[in-house]
Amino acid sequence: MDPELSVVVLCYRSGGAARSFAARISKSLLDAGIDNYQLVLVGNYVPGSGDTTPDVVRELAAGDPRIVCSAVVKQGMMGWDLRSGLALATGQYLAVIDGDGQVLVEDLVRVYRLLREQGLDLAKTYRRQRGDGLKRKLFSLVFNGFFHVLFPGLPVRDINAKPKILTRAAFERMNLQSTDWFIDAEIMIQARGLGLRVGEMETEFLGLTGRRSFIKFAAVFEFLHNLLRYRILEFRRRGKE
Ligand SMILES: Nc1nc2c(ncn2[C@@H]2O[C@H](COP(=O)(O)OP(=O)(O)OP(=O)(O)O)[C@@H](O)[C@H]2O)c(=O)[nH]1
Ligand SMILES: [Mg+2]
Repeated sequence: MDPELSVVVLCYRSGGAARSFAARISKSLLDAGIDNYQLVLVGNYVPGSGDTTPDVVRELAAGDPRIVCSAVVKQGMMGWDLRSGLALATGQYLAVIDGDGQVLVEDLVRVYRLLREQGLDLAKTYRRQRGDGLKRKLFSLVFNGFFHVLFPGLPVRDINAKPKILTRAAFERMNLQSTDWFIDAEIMIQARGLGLRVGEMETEFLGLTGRRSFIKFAAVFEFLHNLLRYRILEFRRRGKE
């Protein structure tokens, strides 16, 4: 029987921490009475990097019938990992969450309930408190501001926040192509284009522990460039219809 809810956990370079994170997710789902779930642990790796995550996620998948994993050589960044996880997910509802400890595990159940109770196609969080610093808060303000200028009307405050949960039907109507961090925006742009029912709830985002942020100032320009590119692509597509 297909699971009710698949949770794609992005575990890139999380090593042994993936164990406790997966256990916390399982516990939180079981405590909420969601026992027909699936965890898709994404531990894709860069060859020669000494990353132990692939072994950890393979071992977890071997020991628990509810867990599957992706542990292949990376051919892209976050978006590629996210898509490889979604491709393995068989649930009726599909959730995506970062496995680096910044997202609250409890948000999965809260967002899932919001989606089910309000009959949404896509539900997500928005981050009021951010533990990752003022710089990131400013990046986020600029990015979300531009998003709404270029793609008006979507009732969301925080494009990049996870977890995001969507119905399988909504996911199957999308055609996600991004292989980097822009995939969060791509999901929301396509949700807008498809006229999906979208809902958001407040959360907190924790600071990073154990490593430095991967996001550099240049990422803002890359995001803005991608937004413009998508805007033009959508105008062209509409023009042809
Ligand atoms: N940095 C990085 N993360 C990846 C990659 N592939 C998948 N991921 C996952 O993407 C998730 C989100 O990326 P993050 O880099 O943490 O994004 P962020 O939280 O906005 O930025 P940070 O400040 O770097 O934490 C992480 O939990 C990783 O597991 C990759 O190639 N690089
Ligand atoms: Mg992070």
